Amino acid sequence: MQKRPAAGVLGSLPMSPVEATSESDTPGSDSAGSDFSGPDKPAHRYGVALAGEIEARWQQRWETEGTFHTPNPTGSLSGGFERFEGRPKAFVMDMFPYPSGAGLHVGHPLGYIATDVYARFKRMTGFNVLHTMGYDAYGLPAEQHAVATGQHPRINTESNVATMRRQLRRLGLGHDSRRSVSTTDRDFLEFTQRVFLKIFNAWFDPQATNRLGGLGAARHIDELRAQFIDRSRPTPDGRAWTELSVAEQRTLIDSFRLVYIDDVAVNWCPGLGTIVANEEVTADGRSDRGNYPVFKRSMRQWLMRITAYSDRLVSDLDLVDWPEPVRLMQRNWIGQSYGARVSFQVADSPARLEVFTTRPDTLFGATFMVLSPEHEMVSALTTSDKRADVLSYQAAAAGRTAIDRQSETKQKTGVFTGSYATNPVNGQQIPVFIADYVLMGYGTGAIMAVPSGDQRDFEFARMYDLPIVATILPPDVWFGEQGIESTLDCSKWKRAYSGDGVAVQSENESLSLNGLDKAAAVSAMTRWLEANDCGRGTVQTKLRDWLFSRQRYWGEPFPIVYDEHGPIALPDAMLPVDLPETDQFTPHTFDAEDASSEPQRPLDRLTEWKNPTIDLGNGPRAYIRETNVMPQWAGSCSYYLRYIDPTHVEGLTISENSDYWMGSTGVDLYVGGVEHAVLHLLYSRFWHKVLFDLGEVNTPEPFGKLLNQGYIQAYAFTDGRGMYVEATEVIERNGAFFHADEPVHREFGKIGKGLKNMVSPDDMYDAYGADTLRVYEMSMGPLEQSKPWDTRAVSGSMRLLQRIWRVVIDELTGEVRVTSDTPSADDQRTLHRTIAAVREALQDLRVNTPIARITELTNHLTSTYPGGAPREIAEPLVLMVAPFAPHLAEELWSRLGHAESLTYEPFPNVNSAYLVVDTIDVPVQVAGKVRAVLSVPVGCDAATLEALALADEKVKPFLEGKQVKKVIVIPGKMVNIVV
Ligand code: ANZ
Repeated sequence: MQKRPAAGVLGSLPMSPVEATSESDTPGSDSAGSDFSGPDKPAHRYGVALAGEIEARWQQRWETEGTFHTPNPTGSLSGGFERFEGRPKAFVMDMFPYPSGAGLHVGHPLGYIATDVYARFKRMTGFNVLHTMGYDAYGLPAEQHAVATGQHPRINTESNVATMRRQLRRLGLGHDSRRSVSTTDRDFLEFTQRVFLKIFNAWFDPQATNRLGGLGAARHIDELRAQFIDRSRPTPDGRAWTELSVAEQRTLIDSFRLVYIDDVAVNWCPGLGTIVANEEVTADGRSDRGNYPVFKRSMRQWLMRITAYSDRLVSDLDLVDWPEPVRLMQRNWIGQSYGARVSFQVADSPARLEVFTTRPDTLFGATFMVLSPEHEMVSALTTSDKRADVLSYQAAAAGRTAIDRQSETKQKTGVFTGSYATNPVNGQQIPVFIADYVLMGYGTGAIMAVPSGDQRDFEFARMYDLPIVATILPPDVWFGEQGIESTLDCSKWKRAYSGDGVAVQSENESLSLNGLDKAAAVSAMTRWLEANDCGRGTVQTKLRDWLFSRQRYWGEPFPIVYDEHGPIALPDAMLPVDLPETDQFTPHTFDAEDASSEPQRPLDRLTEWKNPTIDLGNGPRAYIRETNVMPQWAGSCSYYLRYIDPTHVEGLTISENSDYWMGSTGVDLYVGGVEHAVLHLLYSRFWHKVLFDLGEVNTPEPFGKLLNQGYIQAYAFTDGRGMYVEATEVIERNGAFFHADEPVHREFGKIGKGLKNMVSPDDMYDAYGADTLRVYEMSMGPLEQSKPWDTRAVSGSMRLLQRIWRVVIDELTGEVRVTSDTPSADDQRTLHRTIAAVREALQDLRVNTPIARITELTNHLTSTYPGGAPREIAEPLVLMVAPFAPHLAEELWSRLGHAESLTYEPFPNVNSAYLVVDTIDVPVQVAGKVRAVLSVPVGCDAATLEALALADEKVKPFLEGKQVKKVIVIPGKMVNIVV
């Protein structure tokens, strides 16, 4: 056989079965030997060839019989539902994968196998189980591949999907294939556009009572129009609705929609030729895909009003059974800060400047103001002598990333606008600056600078020689740390004090904060601001509205056209809006550093598609199509609903079906990587909540229970430049590692293309079969933990399956060899303890422990019954193995004489009579030393204990040639033989 260069060195590499076993197999009671294939083995031993044959056969049979076809209560997939009527349901989902060109690695199936084990267990315990898999197939990598190869992304995407489908089918996953979707499928695209239109045709009414009894809910946009028409809601300038022009009416309505167009500061990435969401920008200000620089720019974009849901997205985290770290990440991402908005009168002008502050208690210390360079009032505030400075500063700031601008170590810069504003609490005229450390995207894009309390303001004040006034008295220790005397004279301070403390120097005629602690001072100041009409308490969220347009080709087109007044939603009957065919899908990319470049959308080039003539009810006329496409996240927001009704053509789902599958808490189990803790889950929750408000779904949350599987890790190697090299090409010499004769550094990391340490499941199928891979991955440890891949350990899982096989099948003849013997009480006890443990563990998704218990039961049977175990024990063993190694179990089950697949066979039940502990261990001492332990029935009497002790084989040698003087028996406790 072909030897791979580093096999045997690297725990992470695929090896042939013979290599795999020759090193780690130990001879022992497992007399069947160590070889999984090869010429000398018994003809009917379970090995890779037999596994391959069995697996292919059962996969075919499952497919032909539609074994995993799950019926809906109603609609086109309802055939066979009677069988499940009245039974509970279980909706078990994986986060669907992006069909990457590299196919699957052994890390991917970890979660897929776990959900499959769980789903199979649920079927065997009486549930109607919805379990399928889809593909999140739009997105940048396919497009970048298309750019690199000149091949249309659809071709590449579809071939990747086909590869993944094949790899997953080979794993024996019990998916309902009729429900498998790809986000690029025409009918799925239509579904996504339908959901989009539901959101587009809705607005958020903060006054409406939502279905959970709280404030704020989405409503149909027609209800808003009706309010304007009947005047229950005034128009902005008080005119009657009919007095507004059509353009004014449309603009007004559009400004309320949950999907809207606005000029926004965006992350423009010239290197990708598109803008990217904040979430797609790395900590060092680059695109997470492609690693190009990202610049802040203002552009007209589509946005989704996710911020309207900030409160509910936070509070409803209490409704779900999710890992606490994920809930925390969502809360932090939404980032609600409690504070106040304070308004400052601009000197010699009617204008006011509003700031957001978390520390209104420090207002007496606000000695200047700072606006973001992009702030809309900068131009109006800039005096003519300062204009040149301001303009050049603005240009420089535009070229800097948000991260760079906020860097704590960077020296603060800024310029004076020439204008002053009035501090409302003390009437002082304070200068207004612009500086890039204030960002447009947060609060109001303007701050009141309190240099004594905020380090950035402190540095700025020192630099520009601005007054610093203490309003909080720092504790002595703080002064001690700086090596200075306690003083309110801030010229002596080395830094700002941002901690808690008692307010000082904070008094005017109608307000005194002096002596108050922070919380009391904040609320006293907020009350004063509200009473004096110059501010109000507010919650500021970090979360921004979701930037929803991408200047790409490979995404969902918007179901939107424009006339002279703005955007118009296409009616459902005109869906889907297909992505037009073209060979010009290449986006215009620019010099990665050219911040001044303008995006050019690929769809803009398709003039015929872009300028359709359609009849929207007023006769055929020309429109212009929206040429942005939706972001990658769109397809994954609602796909669980499409799983429910994959063939449905009107609306989203038949509500009877979605009510049935979503139940009261949503998807029953959702398993995926923790990397989706924020974005996908947040966007998906947001869409779901809109649909909930609109009555399209009836659960407030989409995913009731969430679980993050750990990563599978493996060795990876970097060369002298720190670049990863292909792990399979690395060889070991004398404990050092080399790639192409160059020394490389070994590390340990997440398996995958990135670290070039892929282990493909295909290699595992070829070497061991799918059942072995399944059992191995489940036995590696708790699902949530990350764990190291070790190809050599895979053979241990194969040997377990081999032994299970031997419990039922004679390896020499291939005959079934179970007996009709009555199992012993010991057998029954072992069996029922196993069942109890396996059931309990699977209930809680502890997928690794059942394998240990099944191994114990198997070992018990092979050692007690070398010639064949009683059927009464063997059959439940096979059923318990089924969720883990379904092909092997099906094969044994059918050889045991069952015509039907075991998929819906009841999972073995516990007979609790056998769980009662009815034997106890009694130690036997000879001359004060324990020489044996008797296993006796509870209540065994003294005479029996004495007789058993004296006759025990382990005790006898110690009595030889000696006189037994006395035997002391304490029933249930001990036997003491005095010699
Ligand atoms: C006065 C003040 C005094 C502040 C003090 C802090 C300490 P979080 O907690 O993140 O919400 N800020 C407000 N808008 C900003 C913007 N667009 N760009 C940069 N900084 C901004 O931070 C809120 C605080 O960050 C606000 O409270 C404001 O400074 C600043 F002793 O106001 B503070």
